[in-house]
Amino acid sequence: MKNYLTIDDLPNLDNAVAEALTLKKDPYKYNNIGKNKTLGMLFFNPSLRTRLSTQKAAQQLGIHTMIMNFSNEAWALEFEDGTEMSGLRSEHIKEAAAVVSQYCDIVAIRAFASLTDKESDETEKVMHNFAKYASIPVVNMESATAHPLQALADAITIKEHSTIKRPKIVLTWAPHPKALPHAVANSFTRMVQKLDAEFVIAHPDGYTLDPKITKSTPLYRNQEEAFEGADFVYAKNWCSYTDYGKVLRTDNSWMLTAEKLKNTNHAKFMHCLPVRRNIVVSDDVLDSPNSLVIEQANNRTFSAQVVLKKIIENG
Ligand code: AN0
Ligand code: CP
Repeated sequence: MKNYLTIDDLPNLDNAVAEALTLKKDPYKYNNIGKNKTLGMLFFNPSLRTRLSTQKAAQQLGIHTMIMNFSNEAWALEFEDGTEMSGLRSEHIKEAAAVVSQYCDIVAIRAFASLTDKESDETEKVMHNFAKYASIPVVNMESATAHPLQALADAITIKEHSTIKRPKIVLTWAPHPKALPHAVANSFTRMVQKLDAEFVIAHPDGYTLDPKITKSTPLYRNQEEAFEGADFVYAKNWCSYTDYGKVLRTDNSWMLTAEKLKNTNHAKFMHCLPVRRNIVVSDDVLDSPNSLVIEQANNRTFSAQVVLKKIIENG
């Protein structure tokens, strides 16, 4: 594996999950594999889990890390080709990516969707231009349309907590006051589609995800109907895809509560975090023993560790 830009870059999801679970039992087993290698981590947006878990994963493989908040510490980047750079942008991606490649052996990047320009977001301008102009492998730490390190951590968590061979997994939209990206929902959907699972998505009118992602996955407008017999309920807000970047409703009728989970198969609750309590999900769900959110966060380390290990092994 050269780059890890989407969950589809993994040669085999089941094998990656199995390898992550092996690493989890003995995290320092390969602590020499990254000797004298450097991972550059560039953040255009905030992070708690991604930053610390990826850095921890690197440490456990013996990789050095260099971390930079690109949004306020680096020169503003120009991405247009052939432009006369007379405006606010001081440095072209061509030089920036090539320069980072001089100091690092792998570069990981977080660059969220603008949520103002759908076409531009879908070109994955930042991630794809780094991949184009860097001479080193690129890892996606959440781009405009994908969050594959989260999806792999979620696959690991589902594997650990599945009590039946073919669990029912529900991805449900939940309310949020601000417009949030589609990246987490997209990558979770692409990941679960690869599992041996019954998978459905529930969301209100106006919140259908990109049909190129959902494909033939059943879409429910009735949340409680979707929840019937569920083994895992994954809550996430996303803004409207069709009315791009808009928040169409802020009422709490889609908030996840313990009451709504009554007709599930004692469903485990999942969320990528950060989560707004009693907006997205009620305290009684988040604080219940069925909540896997902290375990998901823990598994971010082993998700990143598998990805970095595979990239290093690729040479
Ligand atoms: C981001 C999102 O929804 O994509 C990051 C989640 C990992 N969430 C927020 O901005 C609150
Ligand atoms: N889940 C996740 O990616 O969290 P951070 O935004 O804190 O990195």
